[in-house]
Amino acid sequence: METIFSGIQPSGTLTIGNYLGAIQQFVELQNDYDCYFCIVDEHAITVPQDRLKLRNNIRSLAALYLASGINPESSTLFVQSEVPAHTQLGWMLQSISYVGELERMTQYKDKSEGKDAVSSALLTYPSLMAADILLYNSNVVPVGDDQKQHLELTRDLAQRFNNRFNDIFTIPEIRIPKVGARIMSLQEPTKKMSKSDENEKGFISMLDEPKRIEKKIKSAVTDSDGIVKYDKDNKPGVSNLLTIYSSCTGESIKSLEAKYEGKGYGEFKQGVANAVIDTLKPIQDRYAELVNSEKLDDILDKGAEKASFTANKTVAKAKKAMGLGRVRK
Ligand code: ATP
Ligand code: LTN
Repeated sequence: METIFSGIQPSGTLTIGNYLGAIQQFVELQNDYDCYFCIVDEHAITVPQDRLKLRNNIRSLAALYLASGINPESSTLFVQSEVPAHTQLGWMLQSISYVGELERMTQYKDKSEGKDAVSSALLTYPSLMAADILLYNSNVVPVGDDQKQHLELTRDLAQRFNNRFNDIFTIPEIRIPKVGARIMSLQEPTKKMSKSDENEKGFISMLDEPKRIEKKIKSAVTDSDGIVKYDKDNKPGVSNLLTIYSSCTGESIKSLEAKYEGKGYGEFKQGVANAVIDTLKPIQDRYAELVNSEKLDDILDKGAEKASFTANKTVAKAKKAMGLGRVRK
């Protein structure tokens, strides 16, 4: 069976963008692959975090993975910092990463722009991400569109390591969903919806109450021509709502356009709100049962143990290939 790895940062409550771009495909894929799903807390600290909020977000993210349908019996769910192999291999891969290629990453450019105190970890983040993936000999990495560049770098680093030292890493493939790979902000539909956006009206959190979801969608930026039609360049707001609607219900964008032909944005937005609420409500109910349970701790303990077992074997191979440590006489 082939292996899947993917990670999400506990940098805030997940948005509908994270759900439609990432988690929804994890749930679909989990029966066909040996899956590792990670809460990448070491990635989250590349920008400043409040310690108590970070703690809560880690637990909350774990509960959301499970509430969304990740099955802990078949998939391995774990917290990155509980498996030391990630930072170990991350350091080794940093030693073969070039500053120039790291500086070219758009996520680095976006997150460092205009800031005067940028951590060095924000720059070397992709080397750690490569380690996450390569530790498990992952064949496929399902992610949203924004991670494409990081995946390409991961492939380059794996190849570079294999050529320079020993052929130990599997070169992973990227998998991006056909619809929902890039959900945009409700307030600035040319910008990616992001859980760390300062403007809360820009995103729908997976834990927002129905009333709040409705309010946010009703105040989403659209345009003035009143036609429900997908046209990303000229009608980014409406196109984004159509994408959200379609990904939540499985109904095609074409059929949604036909359904709302001759109808106003008011009715359309109500339809989008209902689709999102119907998708999130059952997840929110399961979340409430899980988030403070001992069961959640047991699942994460078991996950870290299982992940460590595989990851430690890869670290041992990588150390040997690079000449790190000793060989006993
Ligand atoms: P942050 O705002 O803290 O940078 P984020 O909301 O962009 O975080 P990540 O934790 O970086 O989320 O991403 C987790 C997964 O969700 C990744 O696979 C990413 O590609 C996907 N994802 C994030 N935002 C979106 C979006 N707006 N549309 C579709 N997929 C997304
Ligand atoms: N960089 C990703 C999160 C992430 C990830 C990974 C995704 C960290 N390690 C490994 C897939 C595989 C992000 O910011 N969305």
